[in-house]
Amino acid sequence: GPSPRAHSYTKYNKWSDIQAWMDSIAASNANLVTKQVIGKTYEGRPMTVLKLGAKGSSTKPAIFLDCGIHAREWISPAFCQWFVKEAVSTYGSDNQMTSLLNQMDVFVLPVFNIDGYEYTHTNNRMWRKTRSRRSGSSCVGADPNRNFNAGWCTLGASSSPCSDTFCGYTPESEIEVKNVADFIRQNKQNIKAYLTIHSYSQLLLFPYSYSYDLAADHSELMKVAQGASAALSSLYGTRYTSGPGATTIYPAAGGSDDWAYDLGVKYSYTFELRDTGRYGFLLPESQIKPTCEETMLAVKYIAAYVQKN
Ligand code: ING
Ligand code: ZN
Repeated sequence: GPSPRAHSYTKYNKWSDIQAWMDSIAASNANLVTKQVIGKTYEGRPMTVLKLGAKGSSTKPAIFLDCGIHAREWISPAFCQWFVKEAVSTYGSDNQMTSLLNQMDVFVLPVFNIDGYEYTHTNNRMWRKTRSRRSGSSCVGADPNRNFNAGWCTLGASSSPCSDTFCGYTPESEIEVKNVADFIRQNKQNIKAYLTIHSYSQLLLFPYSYSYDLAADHSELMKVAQGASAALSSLYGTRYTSGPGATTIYPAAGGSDDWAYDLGVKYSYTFELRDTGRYGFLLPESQIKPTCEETMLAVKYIAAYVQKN
């Protein structure tokens, strides 16, 4: 077969390279990384979660981190890959990472919407949705971040199958959404935080997006978001705004963070990474490294907070 090539963390990798990388990083870090397939996509690709954490006897509290809900937001899967690399390369030397992975597990889903992500590499760079089809409509896909069962399709979502924010035919109609929701439901006793990575706009959002009501934990969620944003900004001065989705970006029902929060996962956050619109979804590869480095500080801030609470 082909000779092994080093994985690049500073390029936008295709799905086949990400898949090969997951096999390889799990195999070479067996003490820390376990691969688990949580289901298949509409087109049959395996949705693979990497469980990061020191192996012990008892089940540990956990954080769930997903990337690539939207196909064209390429910086997002790049961040999940970066996070896994940092976890395995700094475990044992970085005090915070060591303590985190000793006490907690982090479930990382590097690409949520794999079919859409592949489509952005082969056909249409600006594709956002899944790639599911239904007889009776020539339009393809639904917006996975409108398809969760949280105020489903009531606000900031479309019931038109051709829309980029189509909420789907029913909640969890998209198999990728159902697979993730099932996994989180099965592990909800352990999952203390839900983090989902999007781009762009430089925002740190928390519930609610489906309603203008403030979350019961609004003050604490805001305090943690502001701490995380300050940590992020400390590296390169990148400015982030924190707040509830509905008033900070726009009202939108059916999002994953609102759904996880209402299920009982208190620390539920949506990141909108760089930039603020100059390049938008087409963020140059030269910005992968600084974006991931600064975002690590925010994610580690939230993780440390969750760990001690
Ligand atoms: N933004 C998100 C979107 O799905 C969002 C904003 C966050 C909506 C949380 C609902 C809940 O539209 C991007 N860039 O995808
Ligand atoms: Zn998005």
